Amino acid sequence: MTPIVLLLLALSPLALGSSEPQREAILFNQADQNKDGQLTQADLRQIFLNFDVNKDSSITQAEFVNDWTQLYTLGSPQEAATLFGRADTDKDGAITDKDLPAIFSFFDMDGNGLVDQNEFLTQWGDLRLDAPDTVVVSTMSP
Ligand SMILES: [Ca+2]
Ligand SMILES: [Ca+2]
Ligand SMILES: [Ca+2]
Repeated sequence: MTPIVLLLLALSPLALGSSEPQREAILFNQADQNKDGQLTQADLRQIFLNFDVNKDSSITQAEFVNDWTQLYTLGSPQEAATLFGRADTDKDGAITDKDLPAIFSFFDMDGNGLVDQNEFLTQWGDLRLDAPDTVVVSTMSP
């Protein structure tokens, strides 16, 4: 995917209904190990552990931003930083098991103890809407 396409997607929240959720859907499906369309808290934990480069069960901002932009090419560094800030609920500078309950309850909109794909994509898109679009534009310029 070209940077221009990524830029357009980043600037088009309404595109959430079409092609943009695919990467998030891939994340969801990877984490949904028994393929029942629902994520348990352990499954959601696995999504974040995918970002844990040195496998110490603690995801630093550097690890998260690097994987977000390089490995999964999910978006801009600013977007990653924004999402990291939201996910690091206790603000200790890393995403760890201590943050998981709050992250899980954020995604589990109806509070039934499972996150279905609709909840995941809705809340993930919601997080992304908070990312600063104007900063995205400036980083795309030389
Ligand atoms: Ca780590
Ligand atoms: Ca934390
Ligand atoms: Ca739910």
